[in-house]
Amino acid sequence: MNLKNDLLLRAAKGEEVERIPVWTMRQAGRILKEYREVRAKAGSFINLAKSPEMAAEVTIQPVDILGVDAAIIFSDILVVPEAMNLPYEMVEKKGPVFPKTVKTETDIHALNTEDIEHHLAYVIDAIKLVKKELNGRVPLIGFAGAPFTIFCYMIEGKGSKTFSLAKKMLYTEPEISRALLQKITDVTITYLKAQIAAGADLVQIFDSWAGILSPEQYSAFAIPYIKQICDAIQETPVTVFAKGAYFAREEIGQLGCQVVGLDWNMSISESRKLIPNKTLQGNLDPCVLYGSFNEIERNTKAMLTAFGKQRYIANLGHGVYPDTNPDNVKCFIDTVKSF
Ligand code: 1CP
Repeated sequence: MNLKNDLLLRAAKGEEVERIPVWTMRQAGRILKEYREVRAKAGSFINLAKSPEMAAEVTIQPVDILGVDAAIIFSDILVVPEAMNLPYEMVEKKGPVFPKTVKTETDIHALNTEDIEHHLAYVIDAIKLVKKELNGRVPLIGFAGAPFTIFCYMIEGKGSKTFSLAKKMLYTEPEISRALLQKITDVTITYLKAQIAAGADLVQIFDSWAGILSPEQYSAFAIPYIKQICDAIQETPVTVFAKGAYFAREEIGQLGCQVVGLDWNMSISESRKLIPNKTLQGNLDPCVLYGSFNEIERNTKAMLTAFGKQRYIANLGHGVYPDTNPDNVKCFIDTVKSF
């Protein structure tokens, strides 16, 4: 189907655009009262994510309410471990918890890598519904966690500031770590291809915990697996967002992806130099959106000027924080659209 607004896709492919496209990470599940109403009806995050109708509804809300140039499918990166036989629970005010984690080589052998499309059929069905309901208004972004970030949750079993158990595994059991990272990579490729077959127009790889690794470890345990994913996905543009991995920008810039996401710690001019041939995405500090409309406009315009109009997708440097006023998010989006 032809897209009516294909700015984001054209920017991702490095084609010329008449205005800068904009969306925000985590736009679908955090800030809108309309989201919270559907979430309350679903009873839990997992029920919502597993109901294609409700997941489709909250995916489209930011397009209608905020006027973003793309939708991102409502799901979570943790559906991949679940499909591999490590189910998660979402604990209110705490986040995800895995009752079962990976500790030994035997645990890795026990992980499922078969029938991924079947196990994640609820995401695939939600994507098909969103595509139908969007009717070509804007592109739909599919996503998955990067292998290292998924590895973190599989080993640690919950969120962590340091993920020291996961890092300990890298240092003490590098071969076992590689076996697990490879399994995650294989499943992620199958999963992203299924999202694309169902209609995702672009896919983003979230390496949310990239910044906790040393440059050496990032090169050894993260880059090779992200590279496999980029090389395997030829159907759509791929965005790699490695939060905190300012040290790996040059290496990421050489991957077979089309877009590189930046966080707010990464200098824009330096990033353009380190990644000369790709579209960049980002990188406003989400905390800017706590400020006045004037401050939001001032910071956003400075960012847009620094990036320039071409080969650029405006976004925050990480997900929008849950206590952000949607009017302020709208101010950010409108500032980009009228720039
Ligand atoms: O908001 C959206 O755009 C909807 C889709 C979405 C996405 C893209 C959700 C729903 N999660 C994600 C990605 C995700 N999930 C990431 C990568 C992006 C990032 O860094 O922000 C990560 C690390 C997760 C893991 C996760 N899921 C956490 C973080 C825990 C930690 O280690 O600190 C949490 C709190 C969740 C729960 C979750 N995921 C999504 C929602 C709406 C929620 C809240 C759950 C609820 O409503 O009860």
